[in-house]
Parts: sequence; C-alpha cells; structure tokens
Amino acid sequence: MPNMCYLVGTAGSGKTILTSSLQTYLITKGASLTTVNLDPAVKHIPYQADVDIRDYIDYDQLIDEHNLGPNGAMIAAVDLVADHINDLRDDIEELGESSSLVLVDTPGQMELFAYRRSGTEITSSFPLDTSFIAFLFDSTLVSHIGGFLSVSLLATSVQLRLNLPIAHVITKIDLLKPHQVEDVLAWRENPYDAIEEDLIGMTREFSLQVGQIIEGLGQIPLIPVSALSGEGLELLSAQISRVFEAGEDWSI
Ligand SMILES: Nc1nc2c(ncn2[C@@H]2O[C@H](COP(=O)(O)OP(=O)(O)OP(=O)(O)O)[C@@H](O)[C@H]2O)c(=O)[nH]1
Ligand SMILES: [Mg+2]
Repeated sequence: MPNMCYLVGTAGSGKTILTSSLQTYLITKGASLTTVNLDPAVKHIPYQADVDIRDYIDYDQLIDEHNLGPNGAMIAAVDLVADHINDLRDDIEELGESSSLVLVDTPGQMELFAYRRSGTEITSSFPLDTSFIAFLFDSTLVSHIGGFLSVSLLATSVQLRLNLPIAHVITKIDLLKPHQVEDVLAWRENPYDAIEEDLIGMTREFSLQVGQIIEGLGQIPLIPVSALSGEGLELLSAQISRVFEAGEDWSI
C-alpha cells in the first residue's frame, strides 16, 4: 500500500504551492512520488498531478447544469467524489505502488474535505498506518496568539475527524520575521504568557483553558516552512520519512 500524505489547511494556507515545492524537493532527493489533486475547482496547478479529481468531475459544468453558485457547486462536486472513490483508489494504488510517497493536495475549503463524507471515504480507503496529515498553519493567521490557538484547535478537530497521525506545518514563513517564527514555536510549549499579554476578558479566560489543550499537543511536530524559499522542506520531508520509516532511497 502506498504511503499517503494529505496536505490539509484553511483556504489559501499554501497546500497547492507546498505540494509543488515538496514534489520538486523530494524528486531531487531521489524519491519517486505520486501527486494527487483533490480540488475540483482549481483552475491552474503548478505541479504535474498524476491523479486528478478533475478527470472525473467537471466543476464548471455543475455550475451551468444545476444553476449553482461557486460554493453550492463546490459542495456538489465534493459530494460527487463519493461516486468516484473506487476510480481514485485504483488510480492511486496503481501509481502509488511504484512510489515511495503519495502527496494529496486537498480542496480549498478545508471543511469540505474534512467534514463531508467523501473526505473520510478517501482516507479510509487506505490503511491508517500508511496515512498521515500535514495540517498547514498559515503564518498570516498564526502570528498572533489568538490565531495560533484557533488554528491549533482546528487542526485538532480535523485530526479527530480523520483519525490519522498529524504534523503541524507553519507555512509562508518567508512572510514572518525570524523572531515571529520563534514566538509561534515557543507558544506550543508555553502559550500562557502571550495570552496574558495580548488577550483580555472572556477571551483571555477561555484561551487560558485552550492553552492546556495546546500544551498537550507537545508531541505533535510543529514545522516552519516556506514553499517559496525552500526553508524547512528538509525538516518536513524528514518528518514524513520518519512517519513512514521510508527506505533509504529518499529518507534524509
Ligand atoms: N510568501 C509566500 N506565499 C506563499 C507561500 N506558499 C503559498 N503562498 C501564496 O499563498 C497563496 C495561496 O497559496 P496556495 O498554494 O494556492 O494555497 P491553497 O491552500 O492551495 O489555496 P486553496 O486551494 O485556494 O485553499 C498564493 O498566493 C501563494 O502564492 C510561501 O511559502 N510564501
Ligand atoms: Mg489549493
């Protein structure tokens, strides 16, 4: 069975560009990869998708035929994925057999993959012990303690829903100053000082309780990356490689 890595995160968090950069990076390290696009609405993807949901679902046709708006069409498209689970699984298995890793770029609206039936139908088509979520923390959202706590809760909710091992990935770190990245990493160990400093009232009280959950996530890796500069890709691929205990052919 292929090793599956699902890139999941809020809209615009960097799933597609990271899929592309990881693909390039890992191929230069000698990995054999399969890439999967599960976003039916995407117009352009900057990588060669070996398996593509758009081969099975025509998002624009859904809009025209059913007179749907973009969000309604997206829900319809993601629900239709359920009818093509076997096709997708066959495609992935066929290509994944000769690959050390299958990278899965999930749809823009994270909740459609994580909370509608088709998402779990896809993830449960593959064994749990060869599947892994890279949950993307958009650095523009998490450079403030309130944003960091809320995205951490979201990641935890997705983990509970999909029931898979997870790593947290801070994306677009080229947009942050180095000390901001350090702050975010430090909040994982101790979110309380920043909560006391930056938040007030009921939000502060609630955040202090959320902080206890965040502290409990200590064993989940938190990896800063920039798909643009390439910083952190080595750490991320080492983490993926550790999860799957991949062969020496591409582990670094
Ligand atoms: N500066 C910077 N921008 C990035 C990086 N990664 C992604 N972006 C930008 O963030 C925006 C969203 O990137 P995508 O990769 O399309 O994000 P996505 O999560 O696939 O987006 P949806 O599929 O629409 O949810 C684009 O404008 C990218 O150029 C990065 O490492 N650094
Ligand atoms: Mg995308």
